[in-house]
Amino acid sequence: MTRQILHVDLDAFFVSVEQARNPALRGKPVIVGGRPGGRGVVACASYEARKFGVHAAMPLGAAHRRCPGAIFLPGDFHTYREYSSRFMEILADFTPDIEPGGLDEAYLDLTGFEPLYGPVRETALRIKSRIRNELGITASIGIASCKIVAKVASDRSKPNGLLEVPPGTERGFLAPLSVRDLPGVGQRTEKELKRIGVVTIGQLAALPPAFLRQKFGSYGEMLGRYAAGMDDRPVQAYGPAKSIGREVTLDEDTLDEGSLRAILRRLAEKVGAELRHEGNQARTVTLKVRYADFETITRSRTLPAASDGDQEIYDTGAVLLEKTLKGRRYPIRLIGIRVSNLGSLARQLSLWDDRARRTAYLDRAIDEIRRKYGFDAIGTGRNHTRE
Ligand code: TTP
Ligand code: MG
Repeated sequence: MTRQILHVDLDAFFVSVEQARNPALRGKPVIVGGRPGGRGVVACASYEARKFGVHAAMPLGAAHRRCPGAIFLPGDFHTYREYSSRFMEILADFTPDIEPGGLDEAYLDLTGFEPLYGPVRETALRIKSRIRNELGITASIGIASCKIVAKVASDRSKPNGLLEVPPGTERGFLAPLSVRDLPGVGQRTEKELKRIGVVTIGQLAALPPAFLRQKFGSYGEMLGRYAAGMDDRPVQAYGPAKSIGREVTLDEDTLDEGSLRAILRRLAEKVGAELRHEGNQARTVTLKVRYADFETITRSRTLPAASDGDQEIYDTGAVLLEKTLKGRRYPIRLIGIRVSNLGSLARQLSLWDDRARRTAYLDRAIDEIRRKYGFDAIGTGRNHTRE
């Protein structure tokens, strides 16, 4: 049976929230991320500011040079989170089959709903107008037979768009687009594909799977299937987190143990912060490494007792990293850490050990500062990297 998948994504989310609560900001170049003199980066730019070439992740100074007339705002995550849950609640009025992909986006599976709801396109329009009426912000929606195509469709329709890709036309819809428009293809994969003359998604789809596998591993094979509009991943309704992880593709492939450890430290702190935010503890830590030739490995270790401490997560990851580096010596392009085996068991007795208690308090104090001022507001002296 052909599925009917929607991808709903709010337009310029952080900025839209600011404009919704202060209409004087509407229609203006607005940038959320901090003051232009600050060291931070753009989190979100309004479409008016994007016309000047401002985009997410650009240093604030550069954004100011491109768009000196822009209004810079520090950002208010608490409010964004609140809007995000109201957004998810609206979606939940339509189906329980919702998979959030972040604060401002989600997949919905509406297969089989037409007899009851009418044409899926009209349901999408109803979703858009409820979001506009109740939150005061616009959403873009892609409709397709699978997740990857629905997502690309919502991206292409932005802002305030609606784009339906009829069954059977997925491949033709994707073919002329740049490989960069395919989720999963980052700057570096784009470069490597370009080197072999592959610029469009159509060209990527035409490569033999065996070739993609040999060049990029199973990840490449998956990209090839996506490029052909084939994606059988189900929409996985939101449930309690089964694992929490962070990973980063490095600017340059490296074998330098010092930098890898520093990056791992930072990733471990992010994972720890999220664990504590959810009130969870983890029993298992997994390190993931992808080499420059795309071979990807994972190594896991189970902790003696469940933990939510940055230090313990990092230490475990560092041991796994050391083992990995003793194995294959080949430049690394991606590193990640994940915790699983989660449970919110009563806090462990070991907490009453003084050292453990001190670091538990320290972790929480840092979480609090970061919640108020953003993740980069405070370093621990234990890491000096940014991803
Ligand atoms: P996106 O949905 O990627 O972007 P957007 O909603 O700002 O714009 P649009 O969807 O219309 O293209 O991200 C959602 C929010 O996540 C965004 O408003 C701010 C935040 N974000 C960051 O903080 N840093 C980033 O680098 C990106 C891409 C997003
Ligand atoms: Mg968005």
